[in-house]
Amino acid sequence: MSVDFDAVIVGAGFGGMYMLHRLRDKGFTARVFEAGSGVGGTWYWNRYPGARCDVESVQYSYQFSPELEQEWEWTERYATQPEILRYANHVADRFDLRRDIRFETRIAAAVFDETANLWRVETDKGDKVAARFVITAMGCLSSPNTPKIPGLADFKGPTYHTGNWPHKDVDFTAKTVGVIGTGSSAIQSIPIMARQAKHLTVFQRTANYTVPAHNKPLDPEYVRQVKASYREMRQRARTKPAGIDFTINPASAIATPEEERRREFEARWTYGGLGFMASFSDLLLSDESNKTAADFVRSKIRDVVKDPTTAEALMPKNIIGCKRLCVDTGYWETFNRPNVTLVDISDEPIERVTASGLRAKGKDYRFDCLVLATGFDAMTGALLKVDIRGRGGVALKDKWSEGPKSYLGLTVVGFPNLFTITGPGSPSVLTNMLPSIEQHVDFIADCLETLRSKGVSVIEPVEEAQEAWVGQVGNAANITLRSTCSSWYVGANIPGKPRVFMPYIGGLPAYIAACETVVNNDYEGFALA
Ligand code: N01
Repeated sequence: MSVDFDAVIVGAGFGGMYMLHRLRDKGFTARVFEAGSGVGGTWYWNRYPGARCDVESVQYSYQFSPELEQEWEWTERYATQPEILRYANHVADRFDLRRDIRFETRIAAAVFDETANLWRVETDKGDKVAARFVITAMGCLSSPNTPKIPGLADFKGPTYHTGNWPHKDVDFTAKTVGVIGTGSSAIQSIPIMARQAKHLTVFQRTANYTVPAHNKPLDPEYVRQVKASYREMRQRARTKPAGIDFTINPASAIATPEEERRREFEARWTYGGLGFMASFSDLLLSDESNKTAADFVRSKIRDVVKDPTTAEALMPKNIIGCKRLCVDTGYWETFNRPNVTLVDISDEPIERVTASGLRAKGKDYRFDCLVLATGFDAMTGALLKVDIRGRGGVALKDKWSEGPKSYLGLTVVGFPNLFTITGPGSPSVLTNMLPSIEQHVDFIADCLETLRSKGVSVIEPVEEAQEAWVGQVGNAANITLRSTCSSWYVGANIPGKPRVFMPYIGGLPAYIAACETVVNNDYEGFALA
């Protein structure tokens, strides 16, 4: 069988689009397969009310093209999902990407043929293609988690999942609505749904921390300044652990006098956004320091929420920043509305969904519509839905049965010529995804170019290098409080999923340095054949 493409790319979100562009630039042939009918990945699927990015728009954007940076106009501090989707479509048109993307087509299987050194890829539409490389760009939060609550299929009204929202406006006016979940998606959508609905009932299993976004229209003068100094801002961002240009206060929270500490928290709170966790450098390293930040947020909830029982139930008990911090607009205030009820289900799971609502803690709740804001099978979910088989026909699913193991979060022993953009073992979800995606794409494109120039047809990590990297990922995780709670970072939200802290938490600069060392040492840790 002949080779159809140098590379098959799975997914046309920000990763897949830029990968296609870079490969084309270098003279490689590539075909992207995308399940949706358009580009945008996460921003194509997550259309729930209030969806927006919690990284500021001028930073959550591509940096590979200075022309693109200059011509695109972000309108708000935090871009809405529709605006980000328009941006993705603009990129697809500007770089003429669509002609190499096959939409509404899922990859069903990818099997490595050891005799021909080719990947044989099959789609759900019956396509069969052969490619030298397979590059997954499927996103880290793209496999929606529908919990196995008994009776879910019995519900007579419409059920919506925030991660797979309909492509038409869903209007909750005059409707009663039940929402399960209080993660980022819920925290963004609840205030908006509450303004429409006749009544909204929120079922909360774990109270969550959120900080105000203080979103606003972008001041044209600020945009002008950003555009005049984009390179410097991007460079500064590369030196920050999360790849986001905000200032980290080097002081320890617990070692800072109380009044000064409160001033710092207050200033960050007033500014808004994820930079709150950079108020002090040890918030995720010391329980005592963490508690100061957690207490500060709890005091804010107490100030805002009028009903003391509801306020108490909304106060998170765990470590702040352990689960992903949320960023909101008017979340706590929403619980002062007469048409919103909070049901604390932390001590007893939902009994069952019924035809007209659900039953929890011995009580029946009735509503017209059900919203599942129940998150994703993160980081490995989408990858493992595809039947990926490497050497000896071994399935990735089996290889990762005790948790994902990779070299640099990009490659896997036994799976030659397979690259996983923002895969488990890379910083990905702990960073601004756009620069992390670009760094991975550049690594892969440069690697393929090097292989071509050396006449090498197969690249694969060696076991010792992978084990050493897995060790580094684990050691980094053990230092922080982030690995200590039941979050999707450790797979705790999916029953039966191995408990492994999946992303690399050593920070983007350390990660980039590790990748550069590998390249500078002639792809150290890889076998080239
Ligand atoms: O999902 P989540 P998400 N019964 O997993 C609850 C990114 N994101 O879609 O905490 C009852 O955080 C679950 O409860 P618990 C961001 O990285 C970014 O909100 O497991 N409840 C939890 O409350 C984020 O972290 C943006 O006890 C059940 C909720 O459902 C990630 O995506 C916006 C349950 C799920 O919360 C995921 O966020 C949105 C059950 N059986 C998302 N099963 C921005 O950029 C689950 N839950 C702003």
